Amino acid sequence: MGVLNVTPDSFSDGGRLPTPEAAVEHGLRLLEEGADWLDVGGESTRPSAAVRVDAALERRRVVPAIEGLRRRTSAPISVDTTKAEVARAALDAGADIVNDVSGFRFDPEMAPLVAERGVPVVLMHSRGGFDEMHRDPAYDDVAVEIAHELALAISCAERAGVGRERLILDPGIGFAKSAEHSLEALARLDVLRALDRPLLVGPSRKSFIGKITGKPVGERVFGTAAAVAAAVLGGAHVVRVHDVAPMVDVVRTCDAVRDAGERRS
Ligand code: PMM
Repeated sequence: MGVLNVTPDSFSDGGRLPTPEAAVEHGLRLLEEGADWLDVGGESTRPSAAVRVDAALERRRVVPAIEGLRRRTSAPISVDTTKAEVARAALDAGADIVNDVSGFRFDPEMAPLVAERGVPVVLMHSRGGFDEMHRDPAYDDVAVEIAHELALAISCAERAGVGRERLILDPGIGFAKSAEHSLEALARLDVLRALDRPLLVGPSRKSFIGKITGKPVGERVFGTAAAVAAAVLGGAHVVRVHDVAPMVDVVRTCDAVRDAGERRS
């Protein structure tokens, strides 16, 4: 999954795509580099994003980019939003999938919308609201608690009429998690595999990599590669990344290693 953030302030790539045309060109480039799926987001989720954007502004950011992409590609497009109003407009503009980093927690209209449209949805694990989720997160067993809370999100989805087969689960690397929590979540994806749904993991350029390597956001490509390799070898089905070209090589090599092991066993 290639990341297209049409925000002025996203932590790793904010402000790089100031117009819908620039977003469309960047998205097409990511597809050429080997992305299978584009994720378009109009609200920064970074801890210090001081101002949360309202739905109207978020819609104005994502809809033209999605419309433009839809005219040029049939590749799957997700909208990265926690707001049903934005998701609805994005689906109307041609998006195929909803990526909700709140896992249906923020907007009670989101699950019914996804049910009504019959689209796949990424349910990501997080806790609290954007403003508080980075303050001192605490877990006894982070992998088990993520699995438990994602199981609650699955129940919420099913109650609203979203078929289980439409769900993709995400441990939410960096969301309501310290660097140590993120590392443990990444290392123990097997706990989430027990929920028997495809797993998406988004480690790209995140601060836990900065903490390990001491590198700023723009120099985290090797750290990201290692995290992507850990995710794929740990059982992730989709990785959400900014640096598509190098990560395609990482994913293909990991797939080949895993397949070689499976042929023998
Ligand atoms: N991370 C970010 C935004 N959206 N969506 C999913 N499903 N998983 C993630 O890990 C995730 C996400 C934050 O990163 P960005 O600001 O670089 O996009």
